Amino acid sequence: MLSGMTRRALLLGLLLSLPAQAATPGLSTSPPPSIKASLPAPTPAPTMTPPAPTSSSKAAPAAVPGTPILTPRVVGRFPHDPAAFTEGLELVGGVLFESTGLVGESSIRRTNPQTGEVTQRRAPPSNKIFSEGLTVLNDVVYQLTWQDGLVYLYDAQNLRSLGQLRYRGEGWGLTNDGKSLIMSDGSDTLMWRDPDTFAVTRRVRVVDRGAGITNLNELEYAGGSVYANIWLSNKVARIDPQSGKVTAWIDVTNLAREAQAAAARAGRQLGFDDVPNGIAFNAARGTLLLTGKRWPLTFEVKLP
Ligand SMILES: [Ca+2]
Repeated sequence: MLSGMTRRALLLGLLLSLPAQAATPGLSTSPPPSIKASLPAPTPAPTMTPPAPTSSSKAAPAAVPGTPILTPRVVGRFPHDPAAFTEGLELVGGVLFESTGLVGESSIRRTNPQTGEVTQRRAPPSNKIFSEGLTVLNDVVYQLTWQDGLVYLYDAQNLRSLGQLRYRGEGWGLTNDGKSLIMSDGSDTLMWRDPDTFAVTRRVRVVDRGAGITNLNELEYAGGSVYANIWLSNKVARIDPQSGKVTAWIDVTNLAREAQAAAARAGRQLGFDDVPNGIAFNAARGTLLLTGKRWPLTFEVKLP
C-alpha cells in the first residue's frame, strides 16, 4: 500500500515525463500547432509568395498582416493575336492600343478590343528596334524601346509619326496619370516623366513591407493606383503612387493556365517568357483587360 506522499511523488513523476516523451527527435523539427496557426496562410501558388524582407524573418513578426492577395473574376474573354509579344496595352476611346516587342517583330497597333482584330499596325523606323511599353496622353502615343534610349511619338488617330525623344537606360513599361508619363525600367523604381521633354520629374521606389520589388514591367494607371506586371511571374502589383507601397497582389495564375490550355488546343505551347504582360483599364466598365505575351486570349476581369 502506497502512502499519499508516494502516490503524489509517482503522479508528479508521470506528469514530468510527458513533455519528455513528446520531445522525441522525430517531432522536434515541427513547430507546435500554436506557432503553425499563427503563420501566414499558404499562398495560392509559389510565384505568389511576396518577397521576404531582406533583413530576415526576425524583422517580420507573424502577427503583422500580409499584403492582400486578390484573385480576379473573369467577366469576359476576347481573342488576342497569338503572335503578339505584348509589351504595352491601353484602352483609349474604344481602341485597344498594343505594343509588341522582339527584334524584327516589333510593332505598334490599334486593335478592336472585342474581336482582337488589328485595324492598324506600324513597325518601328528600324528593324533592329525592340519595342516596349506604350501609353496615350493628349492624343499622342508614346512607345518605349528596350535598349535604344528612344521613345517614339505617334498620332493616336492614325499612328502617323510625330518624332522621337531620348532617355537614358532601359525602357520597360509605360502609363500616365493624366498629367505625367510613368515609366518602369526593370528595377524597383517608377519614374514620372514630363510628356513634352521626357525628363524625369519624380522617382518612387516600389516596396512591399520594406522590400524593393524589382522587374516592374507593363504598367496601368487606374483608380488612383498603378498596376504593374512583375516580369516572369503571375503577379500584378497594385501600387500606391504616392508612397510606392504595394497595396495588393493580384494573382493571375488561373488566367495564365487558361491561356496555356487555349494555346495547347491550338497545337502550341507557351514558352517560359510568354508571361502575363498587358494591363488596360476599361474606365467605363470598371474592369481591367489582362493578357500576356503570345497569349491567344485577353481577359476582362473585375477585382474583389
Ligand atoms: Ca497598360
